[in-house]
Amino acid sequence: MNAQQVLEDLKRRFPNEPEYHQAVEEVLFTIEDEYNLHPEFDKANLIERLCIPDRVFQFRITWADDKGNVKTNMGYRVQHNNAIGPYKGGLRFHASVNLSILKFLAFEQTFKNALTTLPMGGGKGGSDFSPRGKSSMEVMRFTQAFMLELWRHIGPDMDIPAGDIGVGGREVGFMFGMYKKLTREFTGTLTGKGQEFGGSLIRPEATGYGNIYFLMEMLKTKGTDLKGKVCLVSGSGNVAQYTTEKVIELGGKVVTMSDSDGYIYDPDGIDSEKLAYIMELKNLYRGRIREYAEHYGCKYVAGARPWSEKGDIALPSATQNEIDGDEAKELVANGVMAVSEGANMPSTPEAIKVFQDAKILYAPGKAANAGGVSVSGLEMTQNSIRLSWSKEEVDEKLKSIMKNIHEACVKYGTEPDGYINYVKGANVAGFMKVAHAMMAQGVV
Ligand code: NDP
Ligand code: 2IT
Repeated sequence: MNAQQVLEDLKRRFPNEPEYHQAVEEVLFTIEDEYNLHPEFDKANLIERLCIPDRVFQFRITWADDKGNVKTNMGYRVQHNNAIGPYKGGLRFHASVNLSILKFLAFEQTFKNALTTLPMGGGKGGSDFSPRGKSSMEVMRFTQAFMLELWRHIGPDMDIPAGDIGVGGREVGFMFGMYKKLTREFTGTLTGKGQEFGGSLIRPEATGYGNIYFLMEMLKTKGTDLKGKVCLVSGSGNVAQYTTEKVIELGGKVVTMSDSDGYIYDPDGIDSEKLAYIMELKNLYRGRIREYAEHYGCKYVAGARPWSEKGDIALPSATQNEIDGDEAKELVANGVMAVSEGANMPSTPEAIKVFQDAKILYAPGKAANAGGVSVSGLEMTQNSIRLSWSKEEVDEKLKSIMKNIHEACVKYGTEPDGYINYVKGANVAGFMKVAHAMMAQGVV
């Protein structure tokens, strides 16, 4: 294959999908050499079959707000690839959601899930519904209306959704309730469920913890760890919260967190007590990060991202394209030694180039944030065998999965000068597994 040609064809066939093009471009150019060592792949046109989702469902959701106004939103499920297991991936509820974003996420998810060593294919879905400012009853009515459409496309051996931006334990609970009512079956079709009804221990923590376990493996290659390191975290949702919790536990100091309105800078560090405040503020009251600055008397910068602050490690945990080339240059100039992505595709291609040219440790989301979907996979296993594992058991498995992913990146990504190109490593390792499975299953 000629990566440039494939990309241009995809852009022509699927115009106006910039995030999808961006994710595909990165993978195509990093796997091109390896792919071309296998003429049988090209004969089977594996590359197009891997870039274009198996199918996409798109539907209108109609629901009534608290005042009785009838609202509409769009709903989607992208079933990208099920060569190594049933479609698996989260649901995102955010005003910005569109097909391009969900196609990029489903594409990334396919390779990420392959890296986890668990049998899961890739998918993603969601809606342009914004939970911001909605009452809990509105969120419930919306999620129920969403599930009235989605339920016929999913199932425990077909497609297993979970959370993502705007979808956490509350939303998964509401969706599970409606799914169960419609199917009259109690199955493990959604992951991230409450612990009383099949949810795995450590699933809420898994993405953040997993990112830090991956970071520790990277730091180990430089003979260091987190003790005394200053960390810049973006976001203040699920991933950011548990990232911060693990950094604190391992002796690092988190000085920033953010939301879509701005960021806080606390030079003393966010300790456990302050983190408990953030968790209550965000998860219970659904407040704004600005309130932290008011409460603790620290700096708040409206309308900005935290990358101009000084730190040793950056942990982007909010959303895609939240670090651009200039911000990456600023981070490097300020001495950042590692960037580990909790979010999906938070660094633009220009930012990735800056990190790699500077030869700092840089882990792409599909490797570093795979802990979330890994524990989702472990939740599926527990549901299937109708048992619940202890916190320690799940945490041990998570650690070992993150270590395995790191090893795969080193195996496929180490360059002649010894620099570990984690982007290449993750893409090639994930791709090869899916590619071999597809070849074995014929032209389907
Ligand atoms: P949450 O909804 O819990 O938190 C998202 C955070 O990011 C919030 O602080 C939110 O601010 C901020 N944010 C969202 N969109 C934007 C935006 N457009 N601009 C600026 N800030 C934004 O989501 P998660 O923590 O679950 O997800 C965060 C990232 O991690 C996403 O990229 C997701 O795909 C990825 N991820 C999540 C996994 C999971 O298990 N949940 C697993 C792997 C990756 P505000 O409150 O203002 O909206
Ligand atoms: O991006 C992701 O990996 C997730 N949002 C988690 C998906 C899952 O199925 O747990």
